[in-house]
Amino acid sequence: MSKHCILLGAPVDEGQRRPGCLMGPAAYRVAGLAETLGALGHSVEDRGDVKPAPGRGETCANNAVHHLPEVIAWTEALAGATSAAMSDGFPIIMGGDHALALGSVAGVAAHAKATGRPLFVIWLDAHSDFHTLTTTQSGNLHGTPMAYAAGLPGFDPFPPFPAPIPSGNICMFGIRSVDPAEHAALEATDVEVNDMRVLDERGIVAPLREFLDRVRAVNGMLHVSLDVDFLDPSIAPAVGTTVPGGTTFREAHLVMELLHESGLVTSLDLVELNPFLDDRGRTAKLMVDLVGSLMGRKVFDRPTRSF
Ligand code: HAR
Ligand code: MN
Ligand code: MN
Ligand code: MN
Repeated sequence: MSKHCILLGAPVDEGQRRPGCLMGPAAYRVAGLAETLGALGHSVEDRGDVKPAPGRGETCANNAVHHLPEVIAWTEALAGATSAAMSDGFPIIMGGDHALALGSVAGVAAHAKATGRPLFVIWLDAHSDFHTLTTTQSGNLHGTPMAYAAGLPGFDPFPPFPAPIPSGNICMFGIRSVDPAEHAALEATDVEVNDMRVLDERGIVAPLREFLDRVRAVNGMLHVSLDVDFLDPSIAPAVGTTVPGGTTFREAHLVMELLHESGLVTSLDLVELNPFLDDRGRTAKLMVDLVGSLMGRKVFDRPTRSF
């Protein structure tokens, strides 16, 4: 079924300390994201890059936290742009570091609340990103969006999350780097953490199908948040936080193909691409190829540009 895809550039670079993610939206455009979607029969509307308001000087008790006012401003701007795009079509938020999901998931949640459908999130990442402003030791806010969306306390200067997502509606895949405080917080929830050990042992298909069956059973909406470091660094080098032992090319495509077949996906984040670290655009092109699989490509012809 063809969709109206709405591209939102989110050049967020303030959620971590390695400059470059702000070039992500441009890299997706150069790598042919719009052309790939068009070739699959979708209509595409590129709304350009979202522009946050100036920061308002918010602070918090944890001195490690940096760029808090800027990230709050991004959260507000992206929540508005994403919920508007949900009403008009299928939003694809082109990051930008993962702090953008503080806003994108908030926007999706506001829309889901208005429609009365339950919202589910699939988090494809090496990291659980389950810190709060209180627990983060790095102070990098890209490590926090999933805890915000689950409604954890500890986000005081942020706008209240519009409709906290029940933790049982959150499913993570690819996880292999979890800090002790995140581990403790996750254990107190119903978040389903499919770490790499689970994928090694069961494969990716069985746990993914189980999750999709749960979404389908209640006519849920499904937000996909795809972090570049979900992929093994050997195939996706353009990311600041590489962690060895990630998913393979075929595992990643298979996830996307199964998500497509499910017909359940209603929005997508593409996060953590740092084009400054890329090798002749290969990571950007791989991410665009994965979006192709998510949006219905069945065979490996590749309508993305060759470099
Ligand atoms: N848990 C670590 C921290 O909080 C690393 C977080 C890294 N997050 C991302 N996105 N790269 O998944 O600093
Ligand atoms: Mn992440
Ligand atoms: Mn990550
Ligand atoms: Mn860590």
